[in-house]
Amino acid sequence: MKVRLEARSGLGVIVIDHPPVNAISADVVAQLGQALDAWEARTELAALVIACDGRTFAAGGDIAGFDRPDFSPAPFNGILARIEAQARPVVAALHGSVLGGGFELALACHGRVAADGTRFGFPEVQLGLLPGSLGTQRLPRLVGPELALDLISSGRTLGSAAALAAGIVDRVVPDALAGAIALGEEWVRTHCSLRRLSVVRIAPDEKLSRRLEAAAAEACDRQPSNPAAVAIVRAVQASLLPFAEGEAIEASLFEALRTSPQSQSLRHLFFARRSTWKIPGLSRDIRHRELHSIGVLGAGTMGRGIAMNFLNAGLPTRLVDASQAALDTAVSIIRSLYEASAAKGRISGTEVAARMALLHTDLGDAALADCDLVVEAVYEDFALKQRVCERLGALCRPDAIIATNTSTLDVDRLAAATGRPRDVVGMHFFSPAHVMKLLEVVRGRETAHDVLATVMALARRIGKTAVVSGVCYGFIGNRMAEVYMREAEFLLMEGASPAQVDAAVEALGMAMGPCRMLDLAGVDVGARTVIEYAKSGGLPPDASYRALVRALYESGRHGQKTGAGYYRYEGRTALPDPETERISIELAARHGIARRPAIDEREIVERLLYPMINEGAKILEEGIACRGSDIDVVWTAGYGFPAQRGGPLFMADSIGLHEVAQRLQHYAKARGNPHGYWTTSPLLDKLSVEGRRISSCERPR
Ligand code: 3H9
Repeated sequence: MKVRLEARSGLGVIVIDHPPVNAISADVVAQLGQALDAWEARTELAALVIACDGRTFAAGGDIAGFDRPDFSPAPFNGILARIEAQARPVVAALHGSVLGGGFELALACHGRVAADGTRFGFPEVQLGLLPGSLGTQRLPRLVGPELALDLISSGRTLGSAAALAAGIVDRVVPDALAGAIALGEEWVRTHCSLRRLSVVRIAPDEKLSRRLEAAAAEACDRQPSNPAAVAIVRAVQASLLPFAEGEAIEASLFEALRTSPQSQSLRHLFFARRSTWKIPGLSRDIRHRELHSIGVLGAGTMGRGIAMNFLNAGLPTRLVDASQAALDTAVSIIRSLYEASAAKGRISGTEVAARMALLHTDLGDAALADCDLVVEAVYEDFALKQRVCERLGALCRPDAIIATNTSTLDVDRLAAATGRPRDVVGMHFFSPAHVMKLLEVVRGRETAHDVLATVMALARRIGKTAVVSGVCYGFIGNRMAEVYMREAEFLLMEGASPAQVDAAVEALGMAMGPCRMLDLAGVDVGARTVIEYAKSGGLPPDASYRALVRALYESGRHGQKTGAGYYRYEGRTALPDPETERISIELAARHGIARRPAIDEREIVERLLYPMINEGAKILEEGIACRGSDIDVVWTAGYGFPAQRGGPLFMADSIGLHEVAQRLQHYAKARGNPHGYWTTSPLLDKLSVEGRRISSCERPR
């Protein structure tokens, strides 16, 4: 049973018990109906309390249930109407996270009592939805349309004290259930008149109407690709109408959003982000290694960004470098970043001091011998990293973990260099490492289970979105980025301009096209990675391969930092540069690439994205990623892929795998198929023939 009715001191208590978060599923709704039937028959019970077992009150509707074609909020809305219409007092006893449908359940009650520390909110907007069980109608009637609009549009949460001040709850107490029972008893004793939000009328107010209309216009302007933004304003506007009319408007807006591609994508990512922590073959009960102090070797941009993650999480951190000047610069930059955060009110001055007190610097690496985990963050050069790993293997305590921060190099070979590969893992941070959410945790062939589990727990502690990857060139993200960049460069050599290539994918919602992205990250960084890859024998033996990035690098065009790369720069503004075109023409002539007068947007999008999807399929097939959705998390969290498209593999499913495979075959014919660039992966073919989805595909075991 997920819902039960209990009798306590002459009152009824309906308890929802649906772990882990008491999500309101179809079963819960049906059983709430049965519990209400039972309560209505028990006329001797003077009042009703609605509470939840476990760590939280209902944290929302069951998100997985929204995918059912026949989903409708109507049954739950009917339950809410029945609760509100009760003649005897109904009080919600709230704790934990009162979110979405859980908040709507609380609003249908006549009174609300919250435990200290309870949080309230409508996070539906993050799922591309609006509250679909009358939250857009009851909350404005309780706190006014403007605060309601702010809360629903932003998805932000309020703590219990703020909820009390806003009139959302009647009381905040240490024990919500006891407090709700006490309030129910009091209302029975005093024959208190019961407040039913659906009958409240919001007084007509012209100024308010104008402000709401302006909010709708702003939502259209600012978030054109997010239909939830404007729908939320429309629904809140409808709260000024009689309740039944508002209810109908909310229902139709909710249904349109629920079935929208944006919401389906965001719901996919909701579960995808939570799946990355589940690692096949790794027991949940595995004992973690203890981490009390962290070492970071290398005080450059990556090293100091990485160190900040640990300082932010309260972990004592030793930053080690062979150069005193590098250490001094790192400390001063870290301090100024914290002070800037304090100036913006994000952290307190005390917090700045506390974090800086955790930071220790050392010139010699001997200081790393005491650390529980050491991240090497030296320059991305295999020979150098190999030497560093050898040294760390000898230096670090036998139970210490050695992590290598590499974006492309062979973690297995680096692990072998330590002489203790079981203790080694890759931690691929993204730059700037203290800002970017994504962390690829690279599991070597011999990485011990407890090492992987400990590093994943550390990733959670430092607030990262962590995804486990196997060992291959570039891991999940950069391996896919490689084919994306390959096609971007071929398109430029064939006659497209950087602006045209960037605009085509930016129109899909990519934060930045490939040319602007590489200009920002550094053409030199990109080119050196390609050169390093060539040295390892990994590159196709084809001089035209990524010829442009190498040529730009050789001509000193290193991107934004040198004022020119694919574009030329005035400040941060990217402007077309005839020099890039000249280099592209010259390379095309040298490598026998035919220039074309016009390349259309469809071709640009398909040539950039479809090889990437195909590479994703290969990554999955080879067991580099545990599941398709992990790949979507990597690209949305680390590469600016638009969340409202769910990631490259979810997008492939939306397009249809058959269509993707056919277009890859088309380009194989149209462009020739050197080095199997366009050969479809067997997994993509198989899923396409079987009509299955790749974004929900698990790694074949
Ligand atoms: C809604 O309510 C629409 C209504 O207006 C209309 C209704 C008709 N559904 O995050 P965690 C699972 S929209 C299904 O790791 P935490 C989650 O997948 C909803 N499952 O824990 C995970 O499963 P697993 C509005 C859910 O302690 C497990 O619970 N509400 C739901 O870090 C633990 O989750 C929201 O958007 C759900 N609603 O954080 C709230 N919620 O263990 C979404 C969680 O198998 N939830 N799960 O991986 C949250 O923000 C966090 O889960 C919460 C706890 C803060 C509650």
